[in-house]
Amino acid sequence: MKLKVIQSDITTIQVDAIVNAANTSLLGGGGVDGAIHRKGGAEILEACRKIRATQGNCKVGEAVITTAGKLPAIYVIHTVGPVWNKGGKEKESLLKKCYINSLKLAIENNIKTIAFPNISTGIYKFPKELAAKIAIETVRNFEEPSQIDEVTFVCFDEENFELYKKIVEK
Ligand code: AR6
Repeated sequence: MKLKVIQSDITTIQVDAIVNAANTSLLGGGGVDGAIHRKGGAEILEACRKIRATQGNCKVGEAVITTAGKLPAIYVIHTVGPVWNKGGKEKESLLKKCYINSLKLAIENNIKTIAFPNISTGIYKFPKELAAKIAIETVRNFEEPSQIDEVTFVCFDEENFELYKKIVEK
């Protein structure tokens, strides 16, 4: 599995699946979630509504998959990161679950290339360096016999981009 770190807008990335940092409602919001729904069009929201109709809210750490609508990717994997609030080990393990469950869902759907945003490090205020370490370590240690060819970490802000480069190069 090849690991890549780039600085970009995830809505422009052409991979099999991009990951969305969603909320439990799956109905859209601000940040990367807002950008994905805005640019991907109504088809994504429609698919999220259908998922809600059968399984209700998406729990923190879990992931669901939809079409990517008008985006260049084929799928969007929506995962819900933890709100940092006062932090703690439980928040760390929930963030880890986001990456693991997204990768599992990717494998189930025969996805070969996947791009992650820096989940929870915006509105949900997870400390960026800790989040980057968890993201990279979790992907690197992912144990399933991997049919995934490439994982791209798409950093939006400069601070995350510098952190990811530093940690990946170590
Ligand atoms: N492409 C890639 N990364 C982006 C983009 C983009 N277009 N836009 C923002 N980021 P956030 P969270 C980065 O706040 O912290 C929503 O309202 C951003 O710089 O999008 O998990 C949801 O509905 C940051 O590093 O997600 C939830 O309610 C990272 O994406 C809540 O925000 C995550 O920031 C989720 O909060």
